[in-house]
Amino acid sequence: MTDSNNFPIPEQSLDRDCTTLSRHVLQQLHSFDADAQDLSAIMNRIALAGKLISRRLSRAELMANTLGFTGETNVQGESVKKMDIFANEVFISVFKQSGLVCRLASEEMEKPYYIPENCPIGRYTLLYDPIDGSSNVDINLSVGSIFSIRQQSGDDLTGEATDLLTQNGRQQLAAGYILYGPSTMLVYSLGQGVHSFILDPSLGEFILAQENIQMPDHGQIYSTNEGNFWQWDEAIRDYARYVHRHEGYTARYSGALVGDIHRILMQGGVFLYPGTIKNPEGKLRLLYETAPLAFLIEQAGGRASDGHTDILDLVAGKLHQRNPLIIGSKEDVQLVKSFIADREKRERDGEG
Ligand code: AHM
Ligand code: MG
Repeated sequence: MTDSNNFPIPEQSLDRDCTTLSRHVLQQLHSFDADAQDLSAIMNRIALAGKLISRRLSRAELMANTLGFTGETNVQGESVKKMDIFANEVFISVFKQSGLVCRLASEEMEKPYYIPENCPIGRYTLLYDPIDGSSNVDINLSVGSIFSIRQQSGDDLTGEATDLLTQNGRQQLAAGYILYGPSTMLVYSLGQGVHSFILDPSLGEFILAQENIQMPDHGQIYSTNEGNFWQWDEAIRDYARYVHRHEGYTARYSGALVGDIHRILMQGGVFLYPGTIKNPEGKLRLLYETAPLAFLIEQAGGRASDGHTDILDLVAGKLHQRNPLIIGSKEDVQLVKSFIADREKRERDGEG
């Protein structure tokens, strides 16, 4: 077969090898207008950050000053690792002088980082967790980066980023993660399905692996830190007891959200990080962890809830807002929610 120029049309395998991330983004947007070009360029920069972080991680144990703690504590009160700082700065540096993003907000920075030279034209905000699951870094296990792109509304003259505190997660323009595993994988959505790409190191390109990923309505896996069992509400303990006593469930938990969510996206099941006695809002943060992942999982046919409200309907009260997370296959999320509703009913009825 030939095309209109009488050129042979490439075999499908070659075409598949050629679907790069930037081409895919433009195809998804069905447009070459300025907004589409901007989003495509932002995705390309995120991909570049992913390549730089991936390269560093793959050689980390061979390089001096790459692993271990910095000795500092971040705004969340957590000890900071050298890779956290490196990855945070990689995202900043790839967006400098891009004209694309005026503001970046991340887990590692108390306040948003402004790139003043971009602000007159950059109409977007990038929210990200540069290295999620960083306890895995020093032992060569999978970690990830999570990202979300939002439209910036107003000029943010006060620097308080108050517009981020009025939007819910449905207003994300794009969201995704990069998983640094045996291969480096980028999974993203522009609100039209979920698509995965594998980094081909020989080309230095993310190449399409799977389009329009749909997750099963139910899966066997439950993924949670059961070390917190006695810190949980009785309703979550009821759920844990249920899966212990019924056949057909199996536990998987890596300590790194991106890997655990990726497994659930591909195979179904549920991931839980509920509130605890010490931290009733849980550990994970809305703007750059739970909302972007909820955006992806809903696009793949799953659900994400804090136990009562869909994660995508939550509005952050502050930049580093945390929320409980129950995310995964719709039937499994519903099962967890049914234990919460049941306990609440019994408490209302005075049954304790
Ligand atoms: P981090 O962003 O500081 O690495 O924290 C988030 C991580 C998630 O990747 C993971 O699901 C969770 O913390 C694990 O926490 P825990 O050790 O309490 O189970
Ligand atoms: Mg994190």
